[in-house]
Amino acid sequence: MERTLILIKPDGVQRSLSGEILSRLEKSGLKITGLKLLHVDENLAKEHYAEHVDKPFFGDLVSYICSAPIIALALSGPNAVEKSRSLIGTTNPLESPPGTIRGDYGLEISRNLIHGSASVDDANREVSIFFDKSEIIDYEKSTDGWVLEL
Ligand code: IDP
Ligand code: MG
Repeated sequence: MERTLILIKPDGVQRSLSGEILSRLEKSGLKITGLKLLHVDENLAKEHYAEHVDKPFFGDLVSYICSAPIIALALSGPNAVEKSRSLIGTTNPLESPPGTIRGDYGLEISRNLIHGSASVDDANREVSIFFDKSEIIDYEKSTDGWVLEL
């Protein structure tokens, strides 16, 4: 089953939106297969955001993600990457439609509440940065057959 990495960023945790965000993701049918609160250090931030190292906002992005605790989530399900990106919305909350997490709760691109892996390759890389194999739990729910045509 496809897996993706979600981060509820420091602004999401500080604004007490963790439960709301988790609830939206969970209600989609995607399954929480990893979950933890952590304070990201500079090395982890730079590794996670390596693709942006040359961008002008890289320094601010690293400071932001390290500024307070985050919640890291592994979410599993068919097309987990694409589905979670559609629930999250576009990078800039101003352009993100109502009904999306960023569209409903964000105002600025540099405070957009949540990260979701952009591709399956990114997801595999990012999940392994934030989670040890032993921290990912694949399990069955009695409702699986009501979410998916098995
Ligand atoms: P994504 O999170 O929607 O995948 P990316 O382009 O991968 O967007 O950018 C990673 C993160 O960098 C964004 O979520 C946002 O926090 C930050 N970011 C992206 N573009 C800008 C910008 O132009 N100014 C400030 N921060 C930005
Ligand atoms: Mg991205």
